[in-house]
Amino acid sequence: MSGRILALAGGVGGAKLALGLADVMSPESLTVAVNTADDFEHLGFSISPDLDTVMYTLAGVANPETGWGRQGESWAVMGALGAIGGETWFRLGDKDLATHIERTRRLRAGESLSSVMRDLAARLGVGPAMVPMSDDPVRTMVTTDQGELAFQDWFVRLQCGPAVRSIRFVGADTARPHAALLDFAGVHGVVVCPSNPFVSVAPILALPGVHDALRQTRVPRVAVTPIVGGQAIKGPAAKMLAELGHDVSALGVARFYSGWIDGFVLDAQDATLAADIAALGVRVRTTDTMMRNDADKRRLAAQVLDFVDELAVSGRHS
Ligand code: FO1
Repeated sequence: MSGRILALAGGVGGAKLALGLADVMSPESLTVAVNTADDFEHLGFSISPDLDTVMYTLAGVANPETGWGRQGESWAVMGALGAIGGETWFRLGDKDLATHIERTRRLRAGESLSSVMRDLAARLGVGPAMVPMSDDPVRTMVTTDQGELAFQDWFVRLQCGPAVRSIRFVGADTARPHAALLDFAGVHGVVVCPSNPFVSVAPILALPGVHDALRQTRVPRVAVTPIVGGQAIKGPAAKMLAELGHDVSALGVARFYSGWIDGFVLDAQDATLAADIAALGVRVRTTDTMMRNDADKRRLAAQVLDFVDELAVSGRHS
């Protein structure tokens, strides 16, 4: 394989494949561009859930039960905060709080988010580059049957309960994308991780010039399904497909990305959808996409990279 891989990722699902890629590639060959539209200000801190999930996962310190937050966490601050009537619906562990304290201090001192995260990730021993999709704030707002809600209000506080009518990314039209999302010189392939298409990948695509750059590049672009057997591997992707009027299947996801992806990695359980996805003009690779352990992550990552190589050699559209 020649050149770098650019992976687009959101939170837990994206971080898992990013870890698989990191394990089978040299660190300088991988750049992970991470959604920041889930970011919010909470308890006075600047919280970047997806960046932290990718950072902790690549550093080997993520909580294996939740996928977010840190392993071996203690909850003294949340416990004490709850006891005095503070807000505890968004659970910040004691170790995790150190990240929010330090990020907030440095952002307030005028440093960019990408600079802060580059340093925090390096200090935790992360090898590959992980970059925020933008240094400028973008915030997902979810219009629901209970009105418009800020993303974490809908996702965590209301447990994704209210039905979704539409989604907007406030600030996306003026935010400057990270350079890695616009300049594909030296890039061998783009991998769309199995993240939520609507709230993890769509915000990245919404940044000025990113969708066009991805559409126009000659580099192979491969998406990995976040839906298996009509269900999301994690999170509300299946519920959102249904509520937003899409087919609740990997085909619905492939349709959402069609027009700019060349390849789609489909789960073997959904093999019957392969012909319909191919009819979209997208090449299909069918495999076991479930990442139950680190060996699964490495195996899937290696298969995705093989698929990228194959598309690069055979020509994307053949
Ligand atoms: N998700 C939850 O479902 N409940 C939480 O209390 C929670 C806390 C939390 C703290 C730090 C962090 O980085 C992530 C956290 N998440 C929590 C996950 C996160 O909000 C979502 O998974 C993502 O935004 C969706 O990708």
